[in-house]
Amino acid sequence: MPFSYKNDHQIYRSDYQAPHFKVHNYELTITLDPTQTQIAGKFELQFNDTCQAPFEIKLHGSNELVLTQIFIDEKPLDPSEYIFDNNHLVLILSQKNNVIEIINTIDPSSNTALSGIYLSNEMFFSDCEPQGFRNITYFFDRPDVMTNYRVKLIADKKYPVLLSNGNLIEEGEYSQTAHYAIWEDPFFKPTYLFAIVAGDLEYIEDTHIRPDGKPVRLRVYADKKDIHRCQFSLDSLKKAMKWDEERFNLVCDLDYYNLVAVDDFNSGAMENKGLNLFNTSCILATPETATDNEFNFVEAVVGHEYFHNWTGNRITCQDWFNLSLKEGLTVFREQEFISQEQHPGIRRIEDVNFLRTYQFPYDQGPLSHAVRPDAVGSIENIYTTTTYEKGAEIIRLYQTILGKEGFDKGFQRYIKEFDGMAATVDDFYQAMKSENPRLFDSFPLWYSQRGTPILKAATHYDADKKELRLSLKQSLYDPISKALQNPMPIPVKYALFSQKGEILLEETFTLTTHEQCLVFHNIEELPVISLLRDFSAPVVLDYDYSLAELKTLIAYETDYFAKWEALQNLVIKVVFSQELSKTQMAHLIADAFEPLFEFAYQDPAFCALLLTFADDGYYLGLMETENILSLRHTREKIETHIATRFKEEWLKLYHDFQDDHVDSRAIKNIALQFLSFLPECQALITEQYKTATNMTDISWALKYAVWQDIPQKEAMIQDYYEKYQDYSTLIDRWFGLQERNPHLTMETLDKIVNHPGFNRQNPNRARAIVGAIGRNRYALAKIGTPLYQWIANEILIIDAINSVTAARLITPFTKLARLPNPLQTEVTAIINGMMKAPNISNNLFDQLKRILQ
Ligand code: 0A1
Ligand code: ZN
Repeated sequence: MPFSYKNDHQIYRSDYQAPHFKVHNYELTITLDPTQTQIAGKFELQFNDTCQAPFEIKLHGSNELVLTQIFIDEKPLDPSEYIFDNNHLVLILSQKNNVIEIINTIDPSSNTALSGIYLSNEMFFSDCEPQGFRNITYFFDRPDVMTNYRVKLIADKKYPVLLSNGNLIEEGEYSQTAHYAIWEDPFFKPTYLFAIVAGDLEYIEDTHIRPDGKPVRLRVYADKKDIHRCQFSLDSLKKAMKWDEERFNLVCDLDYYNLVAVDDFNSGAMENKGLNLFNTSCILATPETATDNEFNFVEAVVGHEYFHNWTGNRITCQDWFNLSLKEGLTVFREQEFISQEQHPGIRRIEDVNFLRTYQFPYDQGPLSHAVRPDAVGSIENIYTTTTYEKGAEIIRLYQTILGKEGFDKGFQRYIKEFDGMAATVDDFYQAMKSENPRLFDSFPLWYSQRGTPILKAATHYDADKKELRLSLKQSLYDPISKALQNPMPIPVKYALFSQKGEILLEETFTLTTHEQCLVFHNIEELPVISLLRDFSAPVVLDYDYSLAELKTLIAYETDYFAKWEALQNLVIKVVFSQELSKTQMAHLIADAFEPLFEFAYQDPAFCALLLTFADDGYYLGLMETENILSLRHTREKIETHIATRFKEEWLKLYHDFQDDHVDSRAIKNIALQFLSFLPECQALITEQYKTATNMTDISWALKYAVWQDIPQKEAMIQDYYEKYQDYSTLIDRWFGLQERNPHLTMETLDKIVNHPGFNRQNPNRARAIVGAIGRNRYALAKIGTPLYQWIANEILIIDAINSVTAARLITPFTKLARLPNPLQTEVTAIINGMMKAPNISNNLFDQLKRILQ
């Protein structure tokens, strides 16, 4: 790589040094003003006994801060008494105990990065994870420095609601035009959990009664126009509180618990102590405006943020390399909550599907990193599906290996031992190990080795000896260095079925070496094996099931995941076979679908999932060289055949499941999806769009109209826009239709850019447009270089506004190594061009550099 690029910098885990001081009683007085907000922060600093004078501290800051004055023990410092070193404020102190006061100003109106304090719809919000506090004032902006906060907010009365973390202590008039509120958070916390909100918001409220009878006041705040869409999230919060008490014995520790909806937000939501902030896309839900999937999502995100109160807030991370300590664990807790609240099998399947469609390719690609990495170019870039979803799978591995009881014991020990502290994934492992001495010593390798292990399985049945041999072999090659890695403990849940479908045995075996063979005796006839039930480990299973075996499993498996997986495997086996014609493929898959029409009446929601083909991305990942055009061609053949052959069955399902129930909508809309392939049935799409009273039905009808390019498409698109133009999240969905628009052209892109709703400042809109276009694999393959160039230009423009959002839009470029030539060479040149952009951010540069390495 040429050396004309900006300076490369890496942060290493091994550089970690524990703080040599303690901080107490952080008092913040924040006088809010859109362009000149004043921050006055005062704290007690006490150096450890082992320190010697002179004592040096480095406070994090940023270009956003304008320093007014510093006081040490009430004595103003002369500018000659402090120095700035690369955005750090360095103070040399002579005493072990000090009271430090710093006053500075910031300009929230110019904060387009949305990190620190910023404006959204003329209200004040904050977002500090991971390192946003340094955009507010000079302080120790690292997760292992924790203190208690008392925050006084002063603002004009046109911002009637003033919120911060913890409990409200006092509020009142400050002047004729201004008022104030004081919030105190009794729990020690790091800066990234600090938050404020100020604005003209409305709220709804409820109460949660804790097991000891004490109430917690719950509120959801939102803009006046959105407040009627908040009841579902308030109910979800109550459910999450109850669930955490029942499942893990964890009780809410604050008297006030507030959720706030905000339009402009970098992530989905944020777990600030007692003041969770939510992207409006993750909190607002009514049947008229949100699909059933979005309802499920809201419930999950509200649960997730609440569960952080213990896993993240009471016990935080020592450093950001250990981010998965809180994120993997909290995603796992969220998954367990949802599996109990919703269908017991569906969430697991959706999670596995997500993991394999996004995390697996990511972990095999150029951005692959260990769940706990040793070095990173930018902290913001650790917020990946590896940290979150693979991290959650690792927590699940503990539970699978140790059983629920062993896991719960280890978890309770972790909570008890580390409450109030900043911990690491090793600490979590140690807590588990202390309660479960049999836990494998090799377990932590799951945190340190990147890549997805391959589990190769083979069986041999000896009819004379009535013996079945199962050999299991694991291998993991580092995706970047290609070196063979150490074997990790891989729990394999399996079952043996008779040919008639009876379960002969169900067990779990944990493979800890590279290779091992299991022998089963007294097996009277050739059995059918089902491996990796419940997706018991995040691995790629390589086992050659026969079509007959897969059919047995589709019919008789009792494990939701394994039943679904058998059908997936059948589709893959057929679609990727070298011998079959497309017609034969279609017939074989249709045969497998046939019995499911009956099953739909037993479990419609699960059946809908069985009848759903995986995303293109999943199949593309399985191809040696990605060929979306041929994949689409094959898919269309198969889908049209299934639509035609079962036309009557689809129509029956469509009409039988017209009642107002989430499960019915799921199966009805799958039926409509297949019917949409048949021109004579396409009137059902427009009919459903016109008569639907809920967003699920409207949204599916609109999608099918676009995917099938039906004549009424344009009128529907126009109608939707007119109806919902005031609902930003609904318009995001409208823009997002481009994700699977097979007719996307460079001219369409011009129209989008010139549309009044095109807005790069709002992360949701940027993602809805640029992200969706980047996921349109068909258009990327068909248009090629000009589309990649368009995406690159957009990313660079967005980078100057908000680098966190920009860096998350680069997914299409991560597939570089899999692109055919000359496209690969041309896209490499585009990436090189982006890296030379004069003001490229660290976040974006770091990602692009890794793609080219
Ligand atoms: N901790 C939040 C989400 C979050 C993600 C990324 C961030 O900055 C790059 C900040 C917050 C959660 O897990 O809900
Ligand atoms: Zn989280």
